[in-house]
Amino acid sequence: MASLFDPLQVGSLRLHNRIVMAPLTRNRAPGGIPTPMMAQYYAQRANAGLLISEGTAISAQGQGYSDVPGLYGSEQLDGWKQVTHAVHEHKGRIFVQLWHVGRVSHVDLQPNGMRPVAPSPIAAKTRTYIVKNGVGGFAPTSEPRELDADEIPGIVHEFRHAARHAVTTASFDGVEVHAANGYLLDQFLKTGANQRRDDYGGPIENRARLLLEVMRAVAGEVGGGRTGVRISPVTPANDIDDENPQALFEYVVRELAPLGLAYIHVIEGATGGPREIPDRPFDYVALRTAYRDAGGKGAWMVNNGYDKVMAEQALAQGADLVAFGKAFIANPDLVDRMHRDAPLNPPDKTTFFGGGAKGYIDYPAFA
Ligand code: 8OZ
Repeated sequence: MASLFDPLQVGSLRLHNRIVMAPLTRNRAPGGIPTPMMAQYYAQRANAGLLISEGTAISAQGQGYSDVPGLYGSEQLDGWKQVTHAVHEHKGRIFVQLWHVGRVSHVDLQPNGMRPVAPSPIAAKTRTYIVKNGVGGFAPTSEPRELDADEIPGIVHEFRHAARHAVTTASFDGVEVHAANGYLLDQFLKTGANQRRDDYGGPIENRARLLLEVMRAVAGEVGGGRTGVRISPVTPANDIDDENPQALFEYVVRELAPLGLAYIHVIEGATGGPREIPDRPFDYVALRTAYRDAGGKGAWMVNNGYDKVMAEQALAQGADLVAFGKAFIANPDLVDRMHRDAPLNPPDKTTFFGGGAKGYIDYPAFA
């Protein structure tokens, strides 16, 4: 039986093990530019089979929180190059997560104080993190404006462009498209945020159109074997919901099957919270079966609240990779600790978002 510690071929890469570091927003990149401390943070965690970077804005419009990194300016790309270099020196592998937040933003974070964009002009009842005069705090997201249909090709282009520069200029091993957690692509997918009447709204085929255009563009640019996607069928994160997520996501994975993706990354349940949501049931086995039956060969990556025992069970039941979030924040040597059944450091929530070295690069390895 496969173990978490066995290597696995994933798309174009051979991973050392099946333990993945989940994408984790840490708000430590002033001006969107990755710092030397970020390079140290990721390099400390290079024991993961694959590192997925924190969400990284593909454009200034795609940015929704203070001090998250970007991938659209040359200084940002140079900053990332130092991160990937440090990870590769430690024999790690790293994908960048390509992120457009859509309506989960604030006028203070948008170019020229413009309103954030969304499929429909419906505000998300959620908050974003803004640093003003050096002080960080949460603020309600701003009322968005509806994207014009003729702006949509530009967004697809920005994903493609970011993907190209990620693997060429910044030397990432691949890219993960962020289609989860109520951000732009998830907003288009789900009825709670998408009330459009054009080709991008209404039936499932229309609501999935933007994500599929983005995936075809990105995989066409860097290769399916260097492309992954993250989805969260039922998460309530950022005030998102859909009236029939099972049909929606089975359609999505069937359409993704021919792209030869490296992986499909599925957040099960509420992101960072309960794995079961009473009023939002979902059959994840049926989802994977829909993908496999359509010929999808990518690795099946699962995430949300796993520990070692649950992760081994998931592999036994057909998952290929397991992503760990908070455990990787607090345990730079998580793979080694799991291998030895060593105790884990508890994460300090107060240092998750923003700040400096404390709670970032100072968690100790196991003695
Ligand atoms: C926590 C805080 C800010 C952003 C996500 C990118 O949920 C995020 C995020 C998480 O995917």
